[in-house]
Parts: sequence; C-alpha cells; structure tokens
Amino acid sequence: MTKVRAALAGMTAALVAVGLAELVAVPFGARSAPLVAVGGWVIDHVPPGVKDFAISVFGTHDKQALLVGMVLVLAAFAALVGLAARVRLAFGLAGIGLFTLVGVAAALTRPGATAAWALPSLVGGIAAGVLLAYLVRQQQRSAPVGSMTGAEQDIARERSRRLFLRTVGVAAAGGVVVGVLGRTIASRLGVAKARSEVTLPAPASPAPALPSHVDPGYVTSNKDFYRIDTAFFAEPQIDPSTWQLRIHGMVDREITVTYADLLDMPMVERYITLACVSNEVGGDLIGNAKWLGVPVKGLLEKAGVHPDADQVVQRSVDGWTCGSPTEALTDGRDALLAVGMNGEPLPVVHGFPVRMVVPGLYGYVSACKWLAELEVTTFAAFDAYWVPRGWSQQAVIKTESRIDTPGDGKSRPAGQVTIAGVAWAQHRGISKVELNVAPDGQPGQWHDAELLDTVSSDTWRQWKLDWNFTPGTYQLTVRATDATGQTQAEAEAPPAPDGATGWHSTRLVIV
Ligand SMILES: Nc1nc2c(c(=O)[nH]1)N[C@H]1C(S)=C(S)[C@@H](COP(=O)(O)O)O[C@H]1N2
Ligand SMILES: [Mo]
Repeated sequence: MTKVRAALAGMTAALVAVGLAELVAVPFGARSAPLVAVGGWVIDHVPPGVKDFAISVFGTHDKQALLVGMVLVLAAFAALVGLAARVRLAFGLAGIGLFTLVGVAAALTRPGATAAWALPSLVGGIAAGVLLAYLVRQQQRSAPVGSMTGAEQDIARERSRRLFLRTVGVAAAGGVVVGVLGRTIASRLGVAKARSEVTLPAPASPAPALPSHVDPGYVTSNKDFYRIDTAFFAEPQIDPSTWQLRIHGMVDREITVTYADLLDMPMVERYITLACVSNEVGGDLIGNAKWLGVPVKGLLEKAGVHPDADQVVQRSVDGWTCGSPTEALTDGRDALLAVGMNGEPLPVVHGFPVRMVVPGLYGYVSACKWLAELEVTTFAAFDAYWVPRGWSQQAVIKTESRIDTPGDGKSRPAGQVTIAGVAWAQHRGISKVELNVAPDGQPGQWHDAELLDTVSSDTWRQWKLDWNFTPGTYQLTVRATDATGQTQAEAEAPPAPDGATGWHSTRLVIV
C-alpha cells in the first residue's frame, strides 16, 4: 500500500468510527458520543489561560474552534495510524485501540454517564479496526507480484488503486450518512416534542405591562438572546416528566420537586435582564426577557435553610455548578426557578425544563440551566465551576452602559442625530445616563441623556440623546449612574475575575 493510501485508510477508519458512534449514541444521548464527550472533557479541563486565549481569538465561536481543532488532531492522528498499519497491521490496530480508549474514558467520566456510554466509542472503534484491517489486506492481495509481466503489473496496479478508492469512498460516505442520521434522529428524539406539549400556567402575578415609552429592543427575543454555557454540541435533553429538583444540604428537611409540582405552584412573571460576566465593555452578552417561574424563596423556606448556610449551589444535569448567596435568593427579590421565557417553555439551549434567574447577579453565579439540584452549603465549603478557573466566588452585576446606534464608525449627514443605547445595574436600577460628545482631538462635554421607561430596577434601561452635529469626526462616550448614586467605573478592567469595567466609546463621522 502506498503511504498516501495508508494515511487515507486511517482517516477513513476514523471518520467511520466517529459517524457510527453518533448513531450508536442515540439511545444514550448525544453527550455519550466520542467527539462530544472528548470536547466536553477538554472544556472542563483546559487551563484558564488557554481558555481566555481561545475566547480572545474566537469569541463566542470558541466551541466551533475547538471542534475544528479536534477534527484536525483526529485526522492527523488517524493518518499516522494508517501509516503504522502499513508497517504492521497490529501497530495500526493498537493506535485505533488507543483512541477508542480516549473516547470511552471521556464518555464514562462525563457527569451523568452510565456504563452504556462506553458503547458509542467501542462500536465505532471496532468498526474502524475492521475497516483498516480490510483495507490493508485488500491492498496486500491486489498488489502486483513479481511473477507478472510488466503489462500485467500495470493492470494489477490500476485495479488495486480502483478497489481502494471504491472501498474508501463507500466507507467514508457511509460514515457521513450514519453520523448525520444519528444526529438527526437524536434531535428528533430529543425533548423538542415533550417541550412542544408543555402548557405553561397563567401567572398568579403577571409581569407589568410594558410602558409605552420603550423602544422595541427593550425585550430580547428568544432567538436573539445570547447563549453561554459549557455544553459542547449537545445540550442536555431532559424529559420534563422525569425531571426532579432536589433541595438538600444544610436544610432541616430535604425536598424533591417534580415538574408537575412546580407548574402547580403560583407563578410569577417578570422582566429580568440577564448578563454574562464575560461581557466586554460594549459587548452583547446581555439580554432582557420575560421569565415565568416560581420564586425559589418559598421552596428554600419549606426545606428550612440553616442560618449559617451562606451559599446555595445550583447543579445542572451535566455537572456544571454555580453558587449564589443565600441572601440573594431569600431577600424578596424575584429569584426564580424559571420554566418560561417570553411566553414559551424555556428553549432547550436556555435550560429546558427549568433554570434559575436571579436579578442583580451575573449568570455564572446564579442562572443554572438544566437545573437538577440546589445544595444549601457555605462559600467556605464549596467552590462552584468557574471559581477554580479564576473567577470570583461572588459577583454582583456592575453598572454598565452601551451605545448601540449609530454603530461604531458609522457616518451620518449633518444635522440632528439620535444617539441611543442601554444601561444596566440590575436590582439597583439606573438613575442617570450621560453622553460625552467630543469633536476629534478636543475634550468633550457631558450631556444628560433621556431615560426611557422601564418596568423595574431588574431590567436594563434604554436611553437616547438627540444632538445637532456639524461635519467632523466625533468620539461618543457613555456612562451611567445607578440608583444608589454610584457612577460606573471609568478604569478599564477585563471581564475576569468579576466583570469588565470602563466607559463604552464609539466614533461617529458627520458628513
Ligand atoms: N448548566 C449550565 N448553566 C449555565 C451555564 C453553563 O455553562 N451550564 N452558564 C451560565 C452563564 S456563564 C451564563 S452568562 C448564563 C447564560 O444563559 P443563557 O445562555 O440562557 O443566555 O447561563 C448560566 N447557566
Ligand atoms: Mo456567563
């Protein structure tokens, strides 16, 4: 077998393994498939520095980048496996055994895994081994031999080449087909159907009507809502009929709540703005939705929280954790076990069937999706997922503001231009937004912007300023003051460890 064919044989075997594994994974959930399991493992184990680097380069496309990286590494390794098989088949099979083991180990150690999660990698690995052995034999058998005439050798060589291409082509196509089939069936079998059958109850305490003086962007649609989590190309699929929330730890009595129990409880409906701690100044990892849910306070009271338990850890079915101060869940603010988002059951990517939403805290310390457990504990006793990765145990949302229109670098004709954006300081509220208009090279002046209405201090607040411009280039800078009188920090700080600070600034060209 030529070296090129050997490398191709190895890569085709890997493709078949990965594709078949996706199909075998269907009954156990996509999280048991090797690519997803290894990707999830990598996400949970990358050193914080590497992760920060990846996010700085790829932004919210870091998972796509990881997938591409994994596929490239796998392809390179598979090519080497093929070359090893050319030297001796056993070497190649050992290589396949090794990468099967990696898949099995990753799948078995994922949170929530059962022994059956080994199967996708195992079956895929065996198929890869069989294919590789078949290709090596086929190439040995069809190779021209010394007893042939020159012309016969040419014919044999050509026949062997065609046989190889045909086998590899059929196998590769098969691998892709079963892989796509597996993914398609998995998404159909997922909870989409169960979700569409959920009827949300009417809220006992509905959200306030939207005031007339807000702009359309005040509420973020589910489709446009930012998404951040550690789930790698396979969100947990949780059947609401089997969902349970366990409240345990430092409580008088452990309690378990089912989805039906939850839907029977009086629901509140609230607009709450959720923000990610990773949001850069001027960034868009923030959104405002109408959430429907049960205040968590009542359930914690029912369980009887011990007075010295200052942290409530939320754990998702995929093992992710976050910890909120007990105080923030019991001080009367609308800390919700949410089941609805903008009038629909939670979308799967936003935590179906149940997630937490807590006004005033960043998502990474309060907004657990695919919620499975509340463990009442202390900050001294437990560090949640992001804490050992360099983020603060506790983080209250910082007062921030953003210029949305005109976008940075846009040009407008001279005359009146409306500058607009949002400002937020959830649970404290925004009392003032100022815009600095600075003609190029000159110090600018601060002007009070007009504040649009808001339903509560738990959402962002839209602002705008109409300004008359003469031609030139301008630097616009915004800063907000919260209802406690604190103006947002001017000093620039990166997101880690507890939220970025700085004033958002854009350029406007007036022609
Ligand atoms: N299970 C789980 N829940 C999670 C996360 C996660 O990685 N896993 N990420 C959190 C973070 S960092 C944020 S900012 C919010 C984002 O919620 P969204 O994706 O619905 O906007 O979810 C939080 N809940
Ligand atoms: Mo986040």
